[in-house]
Amino acid sequence: MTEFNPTEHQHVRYNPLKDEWILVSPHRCLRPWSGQTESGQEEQASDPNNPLKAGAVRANGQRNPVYTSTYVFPNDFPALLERVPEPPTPDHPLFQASQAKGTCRVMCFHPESSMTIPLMTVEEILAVIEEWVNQMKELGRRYTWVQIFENKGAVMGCSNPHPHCQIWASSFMPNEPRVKDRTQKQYFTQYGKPLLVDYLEQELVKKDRIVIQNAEWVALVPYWAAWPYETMLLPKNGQPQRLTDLNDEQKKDLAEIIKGLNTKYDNLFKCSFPYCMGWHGAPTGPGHTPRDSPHWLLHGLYLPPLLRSATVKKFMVGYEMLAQPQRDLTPEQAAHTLRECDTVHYKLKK
Ligand code: H2U
Repeated sequence: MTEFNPTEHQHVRYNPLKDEWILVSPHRCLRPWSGQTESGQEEQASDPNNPLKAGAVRANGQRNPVYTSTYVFPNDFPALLERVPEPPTPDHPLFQASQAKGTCRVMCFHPESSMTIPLMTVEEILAVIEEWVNQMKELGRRYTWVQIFENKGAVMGCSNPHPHCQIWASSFMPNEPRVKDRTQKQYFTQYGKPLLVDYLEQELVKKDRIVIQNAEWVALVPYWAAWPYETMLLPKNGQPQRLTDLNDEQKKDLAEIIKGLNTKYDNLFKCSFPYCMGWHGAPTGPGHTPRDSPHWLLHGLYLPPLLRSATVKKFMVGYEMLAQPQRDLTPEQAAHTLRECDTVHYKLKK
């Protein structure tokens, strides 16, 4: 029997945050593709009537102010409302329902619809981070979970090319953070250190999954990444549990690393790289106080669907929907490819 080679031999890897396994099948990278391809992402960005643009009229008839930096407004089509009647007490354990209250907001990153994060200045990205912190501070007083997320690109279901993210705040813990809260708590109880602090320590020594780093942050492809070019943003110092724990230095370096990582992403396939990104930190709400969740480490996640080119995406379908996530190229190969990508955006090259 030949010796195990992770870039050649299939294996499963454990994701300790989600308590699930993923199948890595690197020998499958050579598979030919004659399935669906996605069309380019950038055509509709110049719509002068885009409802998210500064000064534009939104679907509900309200006009946005002529904002010059970030702008937050209540989502005109919210999935969560603040006032809702309580469902009846369940009459059987198999039919459980409980109250779900919340609020949804849209946050524009920039007044121009054609702008994207990697082309924004570090100062402009810093303004986005400051607004994320403000939103977390305000909504976190009332809500158990505040999910900041960005769907970028039509392929990710983004309905509008204007640079923006969404903020959904809820009275309940959604599934993903609920599992992460449990797994991090268990790890902390067992080992006396936060799971992600231990993980980052290992990654800084091993180095083969790191894409880019600065004094305060690391962007790496997690050992257990499911999406081909998935990355995680991890803070190096001070163990911040929530976005509201970040100091000025951490915010400034975060703006820099977000710009750097997104530049590499765009350069990878020479396109405005689609993804779903978002933040996970300690739960919030009235029962919580700053620094009360030592098992948590704040982290950002980028979950991009593209696999081979600007037009060929990874589908999470058959085996993934019925068994468990599967990937072809290894996380180390993905990190290596991203590391090699230029740090100057392809659109800014002479
Ligand atoms: P997505 O592109 O991620 O779908 O986000 C756009 C959000 O903007 C979407 O949730 C909201 C949609 O409900 N929106 C408004 O609130 N008002 C509008 O006039 C257009 C879109």
